[in-house]
Amino acid sequence: MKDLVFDLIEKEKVRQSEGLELIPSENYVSKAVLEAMGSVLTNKYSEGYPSFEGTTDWSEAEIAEKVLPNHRYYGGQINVDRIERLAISRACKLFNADHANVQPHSGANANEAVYYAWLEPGDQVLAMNLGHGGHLTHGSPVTRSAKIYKFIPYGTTKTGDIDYDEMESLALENDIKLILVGYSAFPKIPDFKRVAEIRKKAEQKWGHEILLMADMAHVAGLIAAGIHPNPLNFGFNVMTTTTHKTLRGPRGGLILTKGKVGSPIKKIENKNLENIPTIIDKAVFPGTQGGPLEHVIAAKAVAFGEALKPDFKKYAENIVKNAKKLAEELKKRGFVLQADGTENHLILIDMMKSFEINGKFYEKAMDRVGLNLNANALPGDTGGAFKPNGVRLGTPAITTRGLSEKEMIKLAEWMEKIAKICQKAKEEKSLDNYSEEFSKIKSEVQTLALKFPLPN
Ligand code: DSN
Repeated sequence: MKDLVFDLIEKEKVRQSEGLELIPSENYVSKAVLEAMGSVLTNKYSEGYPSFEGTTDWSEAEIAEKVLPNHRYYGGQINVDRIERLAISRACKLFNADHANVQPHSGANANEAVYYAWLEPGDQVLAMNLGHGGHLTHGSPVTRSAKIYKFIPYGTTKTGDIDYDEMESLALENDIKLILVGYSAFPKIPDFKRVAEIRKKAEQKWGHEILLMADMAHVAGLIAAGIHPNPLNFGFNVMTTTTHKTLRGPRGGLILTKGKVGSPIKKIENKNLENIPTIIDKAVFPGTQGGPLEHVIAAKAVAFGEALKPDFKKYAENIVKNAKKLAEELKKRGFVLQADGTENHLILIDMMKSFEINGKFYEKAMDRVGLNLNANALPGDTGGAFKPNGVRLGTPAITTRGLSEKEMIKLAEWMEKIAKICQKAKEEKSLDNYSEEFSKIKSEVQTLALKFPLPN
């Protein structure tokens, strides 16, 4: 008998096909990415690294053929070495990096490895406040790293931009070792140049090097496509990202670095910013991870290859075009947006200010019609993490399916109707009496969704 798991996978396929994914951190991968991920590479152990010789200079044909030494702890590495080198080489090209570590299992692991590489216990880090759009791994007290290092949060201004003045004051008041620019709920483009200037002033004040790190998990695909500034071009030493959001690869992490690439098995003489690529390699393995997931690394390589093709640029442009159109249509219908709109793929709505309902209630109502987004706290949110006033949505996944500006109008109309149902249902604290209205919208959503099949 077929395992029940496959039955549930089939059901998930139907759910994904018949609904529209608006969670800004999700996407639909290509068949090729899926195939690489579900391959025999999952059978292989390959702790360690391939040698990095030639990874950024040779053609792909050369990389795929050359037999090179490696720094692995298992035999049988001939193919995985070449695949991992291809992934590294493609990642470096996409992001103008000197080196890439493609082994982190997730964005959280990537961030942990960077902290472990550069910081000593008790060192201080400037990072964005979680409540203002930062990420859990940027110093939330519930994380392991927050128990080891001291995170000092900076916030956003009333107009929704990063408060660079606050960042500068904090950098000059506290002897920090790392400045982190990164977020999972921020609809604007950071001023990387300003942050690099702040780093310089802080280095002069404290008399030591300060690592500039960007966690670009949300916008990595936009950076790869060249339609969003790349922090590595502004003096940042490290950029971490997940590979599954706008970058449209498998679920996983990636660390890109600027600096000198050395051997991951030799002792590092100087712990300085120049050597950060190798310090980080050691921090990923053996510092914080064991065996790499070579099937996922292969899928990352395939996704990076797709992102290097010219049509990926068009895709990224369309993500932003759709997000801007959707934001505009929502505003017309009374939705109050954080930062009054978006400059990237992501939209944050204050549902309390817009319709006097909380974000969780709205998320549940949207779920009923097959439109998935997530409740998300906004700066100064009084609802807390479980019942915040905000919601977060975005356009990477629906743009992959081919939806365009025309469909953004339809989407905004549905979202307004659902918000109005929630307003009526609020007193009852239940959506159950509105099943008929939901099922009408659900069937419209389904009809549209099925016109835009999943790519995989
Ligand atoms: N959980 C991711 C997101 O949804 O943005 C961040 O790690």
